Order: sequence, then structure tokens, then C-alpha cells
Amino acid sequence: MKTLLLASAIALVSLSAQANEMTGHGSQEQMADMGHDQAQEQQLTTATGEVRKLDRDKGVAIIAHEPVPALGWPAMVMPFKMSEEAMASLAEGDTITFDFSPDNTTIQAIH
Ligand SMILES: [Cu+2]
Repeated sequence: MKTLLLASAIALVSLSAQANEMTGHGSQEQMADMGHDQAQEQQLTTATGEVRKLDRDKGVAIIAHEPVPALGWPAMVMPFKMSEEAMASLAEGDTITFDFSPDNTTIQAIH
């Protein structure tokens, strides 16, 4: 049991490391957007993906999302932040289409 818990803790740590790297996957976009007004960065992007893991304590969902052409993102597994309320309606294994803010990878709405 201890081993299992440790293994999943390690998995989560490596996922968050991946997530940190992935803030880089928006950076080119942000550079290109310099000079545009702030409102532009608040725009939501829609993506579809499978919920792999729900961390209800942290408000983080690990989602295997399909490519997001609007952002030039390839398909990948990554964490998204979301509200407790939104998370309450989800189960691991669900496939969802959702709107998120690319600048802070927070899910704002689930379709
Ligand atoms: Cu991603």
C-alpha cells in the first residue's frame, strides 16, 4: 500500500514537472501576442480530452487532451485546474469538451 501511494505521488510529481515545462508551450504564443491588449489573453480555448485523474484536494484534473490547433498544442496528458463544483460532476474516464484559459490552464466550463 505504501509503495502504491509512493508510486502515485511520484507520478503526480512528474506530471507537475511536465506541467511546468508546458507553460513553455504557450510562451511562443505569448511573445507573438505582445502588444495586444490584456483582454485577448483572457480568451478561452476549447479542447476535448479524457479525464485520467482527479485530484479533488488540489482542484487539479489530469486530462489526456486532443491536439489544440488554436494554440499549436499537440495531444498530451497534462494537469488543468478547475473548481470543486466543476470537478464534482466528473469521474475518471469521462471524455469531456471544455473551455479553458490558456494562460493559467484553468478550466472555466465543461460542455
Ligand atoms: Cu497540453
